[in-house]
Amino acid sequence: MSDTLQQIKDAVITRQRTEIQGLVTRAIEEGIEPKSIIDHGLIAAMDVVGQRFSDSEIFVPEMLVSALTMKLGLESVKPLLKSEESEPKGTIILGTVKGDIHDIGKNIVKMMLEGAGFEVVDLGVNLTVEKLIEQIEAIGPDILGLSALLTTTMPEMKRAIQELQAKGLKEKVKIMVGGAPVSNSFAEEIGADGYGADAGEAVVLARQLIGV
Ligand code: B12
Repeated sequence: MSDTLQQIKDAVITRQRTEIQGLVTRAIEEGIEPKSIIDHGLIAAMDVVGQRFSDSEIFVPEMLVSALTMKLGLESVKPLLKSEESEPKGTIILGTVKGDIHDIGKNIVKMMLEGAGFEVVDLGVNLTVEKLIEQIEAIGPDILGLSALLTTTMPEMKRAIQELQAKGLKEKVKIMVGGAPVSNSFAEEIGADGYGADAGEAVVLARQLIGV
């Protein structure tokens, strides 16, 4: 791994909020691909942070500052991911399910989908099924993308799909799910149309689901 990527990873792990954007800019100037900065620098750091949290080496406040550092880093990569296309490929509603406030992964998925030419409506975190249904009825998206990072909030995905079914909306929108604890088999079990393990897969899946 390049020195700069390693420094980006270390900066997120050690919560260097004032350093991160300079490091990301340097990586860009060195010609490192944005996807590599995200995957091997920023995301790789969060895996270490999660492990340290599991091992009780750090606690929620530290995890939060690492998350803020990561978000600052993402802001610096974002302009490079913008799509040149003028006609959107389709509309996607994205949100993190009720009870869950993790949004870093969802935000990366959003950036990559926008970069691939989709119009994305981000409904944020802690998304209730009621608000979701209201927005699906109002916007009529091609795809709904749901994110969950907690094993305790994954059942909210199932609940959302059941409610969409009950309201007759399930056949009108393709549903994709993701987030660290989510799997292909879980997606199948709850009746989602697809699962993406990362933001790259989210883009491939979105294209497949609506055939663009
Ligand atoms: C940062 C973080 C936080 C931050 C979140 C800040 C934020 N704004 O997001 C804060 C400090 C707030 C936090 C809080 C908590 N957290 Co936390 N957190 C994490 C941590 C370290 C990183 C998550 C992350 O951002 N990963 C990086 C992103 C890029 O990865 P990702 O989210 O998986 O997303 C990728 C893919 O999954 C996929 N994807 C994601 N969404 C979607 C959606 C679609 C449609 C598709 C196709 C793909 C897709 O693409 C993304 C990009 O490649 C994880 C550990 C880990 N390694 O996951 C713990 C972790 C998720 N947290 C955990 C816990 C326990 C908590 C708390 C309960 C702690 C507490 N006691 O309060 C609270 C819960 C708060 C709540 N109600 O939601 C546990 C969950 C355990 C479990 N079994 O459920 C973890 C696993 C830590 C651990 N090892 O124990 N957390």
